[in-house]
Amino acid sequence: MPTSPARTTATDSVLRTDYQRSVAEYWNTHRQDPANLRLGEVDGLYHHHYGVGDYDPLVLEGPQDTRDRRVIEELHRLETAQADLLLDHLGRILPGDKLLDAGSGRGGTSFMAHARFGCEVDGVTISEYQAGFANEQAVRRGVADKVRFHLRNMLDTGFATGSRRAVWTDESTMYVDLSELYTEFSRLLGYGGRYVCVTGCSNDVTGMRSKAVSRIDEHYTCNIHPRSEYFRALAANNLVPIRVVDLTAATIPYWELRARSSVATGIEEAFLTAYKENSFHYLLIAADRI
Ligand code: SAH
Ligand code: GPP
Ligand code: MG
Repeated sequence: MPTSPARTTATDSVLRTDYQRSVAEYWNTHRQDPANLRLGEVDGLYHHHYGVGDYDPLVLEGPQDTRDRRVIEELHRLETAQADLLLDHLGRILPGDKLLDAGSGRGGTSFMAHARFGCEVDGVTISEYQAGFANEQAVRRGVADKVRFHLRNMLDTGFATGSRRAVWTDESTMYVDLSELYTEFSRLLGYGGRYVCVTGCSNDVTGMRSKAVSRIDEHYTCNIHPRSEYFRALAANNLVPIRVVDLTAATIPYWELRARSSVATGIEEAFLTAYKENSFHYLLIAADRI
């Protein structure tokens, strides 16, 4: 009987390790995720990150039949506010600049960046499904010539050296080795270029990873890094922090509202415990390439 040749997919050349294959599998198979789809449907910006800022307590009151919609819209508003805060830290971006969204999910932040700065944005993700979804959104929004998503590894993006005015990671660094990641970003950024990171990280001061942080890792197939690792890897790659914002207190209301919503997934208590016991923080770091 003839044996069929091993099928090589586009994904095979992007994924280097079994771990990366399992991460890609997670994002390729999470397609029916109301916590993200229902929020994205509010205005067509699909996020895979969390929110910041206080919620309006009135969304929980008022007519019962529209409560669910009010809560969804409020969660989405807080997630969009998080992306806006990240973009606020990119510095001066001109329409001729090029940006990189490293670990771009369904593309929400990339579209916001293009709308704000008018420049080209490339997003990379190791999920073929996500790249396809985000590129469809780009067509729908009429920006496919300026905002493009690629099935690529952010550790090895293939973009030209010095080609990026700014690079950001919004909740994607817990999937990679930070030394490898920042070596690549340092290559991509020109002198004076900006890197912005929003991430959850464990607290070195309270010791080894807590049970709540381990639960989050298990839930998302990720490896949350200690806070110290970020600064060590940045410094080792000529990336010098200019601003560090502890967003922990600002993200707790989002998790409290989400825990009371119809789109709670069960991971809410782990985040609330980790933040409140101080074993975990939600950080924004902005750094310059020197
Ligand atoms: N930044 C997006 C998505 C965050 S979810 C947002 O804010 O909405 C985490 C993302 O990291 C997913 O898109 C996943 O595919 C991506 N990712 C994980 N490891 C990656 C890698 N090695 N290279 C590129 N993308 C990666
Ligand atoms: C956001 O994705 C979650 C991650 C990218 C991984 C973990 C992040 C940390 C800060 C630890 P999501 O929006 O798909 O999650 P959910 O479906 O729970 O909303
Ligand atoms: Mg989400």
